[in-house]
Order: sequence, then structure tokens, then C-alpha cells
Amino acid sequence: MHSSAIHFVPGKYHSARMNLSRSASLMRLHRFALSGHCHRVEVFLTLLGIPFVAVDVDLAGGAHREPEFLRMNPFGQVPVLEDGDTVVADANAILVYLAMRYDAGGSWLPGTPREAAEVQRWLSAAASELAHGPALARVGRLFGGSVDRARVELLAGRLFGAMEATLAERAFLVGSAPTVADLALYGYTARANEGDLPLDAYPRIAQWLARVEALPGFVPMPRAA
Ligand SMILES: N[C@@H](CCC(=O)N[C@@H](CS)C(=O)NCC(=O)O)C(=O)O
Repeated sequence: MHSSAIHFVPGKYHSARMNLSRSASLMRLHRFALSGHCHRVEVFLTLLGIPFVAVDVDLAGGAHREPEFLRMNPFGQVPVLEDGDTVVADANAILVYLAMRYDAGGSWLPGTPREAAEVQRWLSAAASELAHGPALARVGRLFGGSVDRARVELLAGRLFGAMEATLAERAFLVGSAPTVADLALYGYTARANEGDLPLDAYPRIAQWLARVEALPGFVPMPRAA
């Protein structure tokens, strides 16, 4: 039903050990490998240098509807992170948790009112336009099911237009340095072509994807085929 693997981050052992000393055991990330929601958490863990155990949840087999899983997340969705006795569900919530607990520099979740508001604005876009636009288009192409094509294209166009305009002014979505907002938007944008939503009209988004991919510790989101 579940399979698991330990992920270590080459060259990042010092910070990893420091982080580990705060937890009794390795964190466990319950995930589905092709999910962009899960990728944003995985990539943040590797960027922070935190080793973790990846627990693959058998969505097709209904493992996320089992009582044991629903105790961790009553919504029955991955990702879920177990950090000792702390259980956090929801991709964006996990990003916030990891930033506040493990990012000593505080740059991933900046605290000025303007920056904090902008991060939240992009997290909201990740949970709305991105989830119901590019992510849904991809799910439809990869796993079938009915998708309102006009609707996903409308949402994708709005989102990518807003991102392109923002990235004309700055290197990352909130400023000159990456934040959790960039990680939340990255995966499903990078794989938008898998939902037949090409990024050809958005050169600044393409440059931004490359900047995210160049971050030390970055791990790619798996391709569907
Ligand atoms: N709001 C949730 C959405 C996560 C989500 O949609 N997860 C999908 C996989 S990408 C899932 O678990 N789907 C199973 C289901 O909803 O039954 C989050 O951000 O974590």
C-alpha cells in the first residue's frame, strides 16, 4: 500500500544534521511523486538541506481514504508532513511551517508587511488559479476525467499573464531573492506543457523557471512521460 525511501541531500550534511538535532527522527513526507503539490514541499526540504523519508501514497488504490491517513489529513490529500509529533497537511501550510521552523535566515518567508502580503497573494494564486488551471489541465491529460478546457485556459492565461508582468520587474515573484511563493508556483508551471498549455508566449516565466532550477539543492519535478 505504501512504499518509502530516504532522501539525503549531497553536500548539505552540516545544516541537515543541525536540523535533525531538533527532531527525534527523520521527517516523513507522504506524497505522490507526480504531484506538483508534493514537489513544492520536496524541493523546499532539499533546498533547506533536510533529509526526509518519502512515503509514496497509493492514490489509485485509495490509501488516502483509509482511516490511518484521514487521521493525519481529514481532507484525504497529499502532501502530509510528519515532523516528530507535529503533523502538517496542505502543501502551502507545510511550506510556511518549514520556513518558520527551519529557515534560520528568514529569507524564504520574509516578514515585512509588503513581502508577507505578496507571499500570501501568490500562495493564494497557487491554491486557486494554478490548482484549477494548469494543474487541473495536466490531471485531465494524464489521468483522464472531464475538464472544462475553456475554464482552465482562462485561469492559466490570467495566472501566467500576472506572473510574466511581475517577473518583468524582479527576478523572483516577491523580490530579488526566492521565497516559498516561487516554490508554490514552480512545479505545475514547469509542467504546464503536460496539460497542453505551452509557455512559449511567456519568456520571463521561462527565465524564472531556470533561476529556480539553478538554486543549490534543487530537485526537478518528475516528468509524466
Ligand atoms: N490543498 C491541497 C491540495 C492537494 C491535492 O490536490 N492533492 C492531490 C494530489 S496532487 C490529492 O491528494 N488528491 C487525492 C484526492 O483529492 O482524492 C494542498 O495544497 O496540499
